[in-house]
Amino acid sequence: MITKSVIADLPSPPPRSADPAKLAAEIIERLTYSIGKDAKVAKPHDWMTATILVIRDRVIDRWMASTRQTYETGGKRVYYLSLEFLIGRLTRDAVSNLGMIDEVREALNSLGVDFDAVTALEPDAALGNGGLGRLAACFMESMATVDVPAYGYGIRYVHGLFRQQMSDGWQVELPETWLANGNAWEFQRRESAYEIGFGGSVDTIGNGSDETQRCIWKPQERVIATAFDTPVVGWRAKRVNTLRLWTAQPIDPILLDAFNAGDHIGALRESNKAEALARVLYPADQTPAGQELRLRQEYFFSSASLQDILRRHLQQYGDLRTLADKVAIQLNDTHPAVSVAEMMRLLIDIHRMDFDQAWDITRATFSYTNHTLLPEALESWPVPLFERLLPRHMQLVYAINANVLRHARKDRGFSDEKIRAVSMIDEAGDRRVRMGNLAFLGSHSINGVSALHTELMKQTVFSDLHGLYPDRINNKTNGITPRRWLMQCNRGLFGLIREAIGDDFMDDAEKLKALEPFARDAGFRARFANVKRDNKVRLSNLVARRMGIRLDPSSLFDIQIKRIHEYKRQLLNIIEAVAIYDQIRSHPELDWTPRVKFFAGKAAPSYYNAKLIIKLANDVARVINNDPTVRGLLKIVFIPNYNVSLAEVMVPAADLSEQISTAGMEASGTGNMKFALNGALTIGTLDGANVEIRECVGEDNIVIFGLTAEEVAQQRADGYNPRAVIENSRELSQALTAIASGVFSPDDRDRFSGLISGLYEHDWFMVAADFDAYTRAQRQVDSLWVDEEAWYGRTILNTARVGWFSSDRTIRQYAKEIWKAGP
Ligand code: B1N
Repeated sequence: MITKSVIADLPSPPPRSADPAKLAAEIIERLTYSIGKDAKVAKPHDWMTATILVIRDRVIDRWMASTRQTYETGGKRVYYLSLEFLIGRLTRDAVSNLGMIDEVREALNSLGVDFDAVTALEPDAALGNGGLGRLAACFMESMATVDVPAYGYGIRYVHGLFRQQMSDGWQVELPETWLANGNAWEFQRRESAYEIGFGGSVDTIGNGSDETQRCIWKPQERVIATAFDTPVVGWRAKRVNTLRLWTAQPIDPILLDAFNAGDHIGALRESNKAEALARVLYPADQTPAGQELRLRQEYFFSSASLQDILRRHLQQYGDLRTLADKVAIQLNDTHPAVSVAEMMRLLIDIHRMDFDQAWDITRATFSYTNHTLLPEALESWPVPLFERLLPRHMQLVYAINANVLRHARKDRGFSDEKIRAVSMIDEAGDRRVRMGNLAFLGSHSINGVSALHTELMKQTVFSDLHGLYPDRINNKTNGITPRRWLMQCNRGLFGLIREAIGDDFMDDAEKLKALEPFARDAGFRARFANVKRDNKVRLSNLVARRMGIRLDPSSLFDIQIKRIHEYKRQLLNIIEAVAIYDQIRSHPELDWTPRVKFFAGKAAPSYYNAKLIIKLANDVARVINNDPTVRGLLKIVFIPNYNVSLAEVMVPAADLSEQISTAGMEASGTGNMKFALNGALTIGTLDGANVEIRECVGEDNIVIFGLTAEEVAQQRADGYNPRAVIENSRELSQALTAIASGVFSPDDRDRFSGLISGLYEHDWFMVAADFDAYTRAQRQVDSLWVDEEAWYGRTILNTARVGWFSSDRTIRQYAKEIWKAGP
């Protein structure tokens, strides 16, 4: 060991240079001494790893400076707890934010290695399902950018979201193995290890009331959580924050007694059980997994994160009473909501605080973001399961609940009905712990993710809780990072904008406004159109390469990419394709707008209708793409295995962005923002953030159709009759009859009859109700497309006016209004 006095004098290494010659020399050095490969025999992956290691050194300099600065200034730390981080590739993002793209490219060039080829080898980190996980990744980048000291906490899944393969048009799920070639971006921190318990019993000490008793939980099972850290580089590398992901290890890697007795498999039982915790991401988007392993994952990462947070606070400040002044914890949906009970346990049982003080600190520290109103997505756990796995937490939930309900009844005169609504325990049917109510009651701030969603939260799921605590619900409209979603994915447009308006927008996306006058400049419009065309060629090449389908880049590229879900209404889009196909066949001589309709997205493996919709898209595509009468006028393409990297190619190539969810059901959407920023027009309903996008871009620059959220609710209440609606629309009935009768599935004529009869019988998602409005809106798009000059004027205004949807703006609002943190 070295002594303290020596440490003080230890020199820091000099910061690493960005000189291309030095970079090249270091890449060779790493190849040789870190990877142990001679450049002559190095494989592409070795080059990738060596390159990452060299870039990583530059990041580390900034990383240590950021950590040191937070310690020295005593700044408040923000902790973002999320079961999902949908990051994608890290390397280009890091190099770009370091401002070293040209230097690294040149260094690799001098070694005969292509930068784009090397970065394309990096697997996507797909530790998330969709929008919620991608939002967490954008937020991590923006927190570093706007200089908020922040940590993301999650699970280091060995297998991220499954790989989607198509087999005869059906989705097949294959395991994803992003760690197969190692991960040069992460650092294992063996010293950051915590014990996590499950099950067992609770011993009571003392004989006070429920709330004053101290208890000792004696878990029956224990595992160790250890940390892996990944640096997150902000724009211009002003700050580098940490993404800390937990992995699970057994306390005893092998049970020697069992092993020695010849039970070689049984000897590994504990080890397997522990490692199962961090094995795989649940592929459920908006459907609770409902399985014990999921609750174990939630508690595992919550407990490890809170123990780590408390340790760091105690180490620096020595007193947990100041926790809420120095720490803000954001719960990304209810998945980490058990943290509320875990914080209470740690404060009361381990750190010996009294109940009331612990409760005050807990609420002052936590805040919660709600991401969905879908009733089936609201998490709840059966009381017997919760009690068996987390007996002490169950007691604490009861104690907190008793407190809150007493207040509601005594001080606020709540009726029995309202008491039932705000309780953390759902007493109807089997008793369940409601994670939404736990998160709400344990937080001082509860936010929705778009203006409309936040209003609906107040009116629907949380109406009684909102009545009890009217100051808590607030809105933070989602955002996206303009670095990944413009500067990196659309180099052509980025360069063009820079030439036109200079660099200011690179530090403040709202400065894109300066582009507005260029919407009237014919020369600029032509150049904008050229960039769009290049991006469409790039996407067409990808489709040709991967799917063998040839596309015409001068057609209108109409794109719907997102998880496959009935409320998102890919079905509406497909039915419209069938209807227009029918019309083209009847009148091939008319002046049709050539279109390619693109789809991509994954379905939850157990979501039958979503998988059937994928099959339908592929069946319809096969028929249409092979019909010579519509050749050149309509093509349908379902690109398999949608992920962040594919989005980075598709978003810049879109002319039309499909955001057509049933109004009131998409909390925000973030794809909508990416498309608008990259100069696509939106066709969409007044749902989620579409409402605010319309306000920003102006009504003339977006195509809105369909029922409003209020009208949807009204129609449902009035007894909506889809059969009558369908029978009233010739176009719709014909399209539905074609699908239901097997025109697109000659090998199995009944394949889609159930899906279509569902529309006649209930049509919960109002596909029929919105169909005519949707086709009219599409024909409006066709007519806008004809006037090319005006079209590009509109798309330029989209790019110019959506800078507000930068996640930097969102994070500044969180920091100022919820966390009270940051500069
Ligand atoms: O969160 C996104 C929003 O932009 C989307 O509108 C919203 O649908 C999405 C359970 C979810 N809400 N809920 C989930 C994901 C996984 C899971 O296990 C629910 N995802 C959203 C960002 O705010």
